[in-house]
Amino acid sequence: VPQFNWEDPLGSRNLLTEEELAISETAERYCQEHLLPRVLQAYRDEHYDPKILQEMGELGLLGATINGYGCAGVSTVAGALITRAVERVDSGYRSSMSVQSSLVMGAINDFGSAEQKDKYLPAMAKGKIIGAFGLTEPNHGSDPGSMEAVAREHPQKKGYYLLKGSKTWITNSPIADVLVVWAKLQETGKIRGFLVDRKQCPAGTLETPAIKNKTGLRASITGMIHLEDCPVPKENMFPDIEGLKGPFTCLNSARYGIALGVIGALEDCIARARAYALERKQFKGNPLAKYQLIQKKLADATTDAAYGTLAAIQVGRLKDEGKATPEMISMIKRQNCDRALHNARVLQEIFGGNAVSDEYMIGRHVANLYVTQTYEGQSDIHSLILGRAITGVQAFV
Ligand code: TGC
Ligand code: FAD
Repeated sequence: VPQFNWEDPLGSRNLLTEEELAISETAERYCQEHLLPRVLQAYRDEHYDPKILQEMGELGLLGATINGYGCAGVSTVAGALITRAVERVDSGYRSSMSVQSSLVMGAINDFGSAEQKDKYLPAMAKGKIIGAFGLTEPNHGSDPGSMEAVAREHPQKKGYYLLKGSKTWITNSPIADVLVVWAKLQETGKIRGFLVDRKQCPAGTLETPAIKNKTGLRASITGMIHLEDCPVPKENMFPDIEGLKGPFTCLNSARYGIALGVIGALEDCIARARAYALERKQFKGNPLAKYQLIQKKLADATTDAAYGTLAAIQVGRLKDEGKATPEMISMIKRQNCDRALHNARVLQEIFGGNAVSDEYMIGRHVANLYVTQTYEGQSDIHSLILGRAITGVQAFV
């Protein structure tokens, strides 16, 4: 007789292959044994240990969906099961990994020359080279098409561009060895992608200051990128991709990973709230779990987590078959981030005053989930992407 499992209410495990289950278990074990014990202090101190990427690299968790270059070459769903495992511990750890895997290794794999792939991908897969992805600017976040960063031909040095401009809110930038920077080519006005290799930048031409005192995502490191006529060899430009399609193609993968990733954070909130509700007694010795209002909060959150998981698996399968549209990814990114944030906030209430102590781990998820709803396209922007697809009329401008 089938038994209801509150940890997987709609039986999503049945949709996974043996290989996907094995990868998920490896990732979950690493995250619970090696990330969970350090997250509380890291979040308090706003400290990110770059060794984490090396540890993930040793387990084959970086760039896992890429074929070759020392990467595992697993399915899209398997890649997202890794993000779910990491985000069960902390969205900041998942962020750092998503940038490395989807936004930087993904960009190099999709758009890089053979030389760029050989130079960066194997070392990035091991976490020995850390990447950052610079699209957002101080004056252009939701509207990156209006970016001001510019690349012009070096007037003296043949075969070089000079990059000038600023990017902000860039995950990993202070510790990155290689930064994918999107800038407009002065001669054409078209957006191009450049691999800015820190080792190649003369002093004073590349600065990557950290943004301190964040109210969320404190276990990952975020910063700016300032380029002051930074000379970048032409062979560091992605050869063929032009326009917003470049960064957005990478974002499709990262947004997909977030859609299942945030379910990990929500599931952690559910498990912790459930355990607390069973333990904590109020009014005549009854556990909180006995009260209907508490049960409804758990039922709502568990339902959203289960629906979100199924939707993400479905879109992942379509992605591997070449049938997924960007709007499908917008739909699951928006829905899962919104529901994860809403439910985490409601579940927080179950802890009463104790929710205010970081040791109960719930406030951290709530603060982090605000960021997931904001980056990679704020939810209202995804509403407009969907609205445009539904009506044929764009409402951005
Ligand atoms: P629009 O006219 O819609 O499109 C311009 C060109 O881009 C193409 N395109 C896409 N291609 C592939 N995938 C997608 N999802 C695409 N979306 C658009 C489109 O086909 C077109 O190509 P072409 O050849 O016709 O030129 O451009 P728009 O300027 O009107 O865009 C509007 C809008 C709102 C959709 C877009 O700007 C947007 O999505 N804004 C949100 C910005 C965003 O997501 N930023 C993310 C920054 S990176 C980040 O947050 C990393 S956090 C990582 C972490 O820490 O985990
Ligand atoms: P704005 O674009 O100023 O938007 C502010 C509000 O206005 C939002 O609610 C938005 O939905 C709304 N809005 C904007 N335009 C419209 C409209 N036309 N109609 C209706 N509402 C609208 N970026 C990177 O490139 N790389 C990274 O690695 C990266 N990491 C990040 C890490 C963190 C911790 C954070 C907080 C951000 C990160 N970002 C990164 C930036 C992130 O992608 C942007 O913050 C996000 O795209 C929103 O841009 P913005 O902050 O400029 O907000």
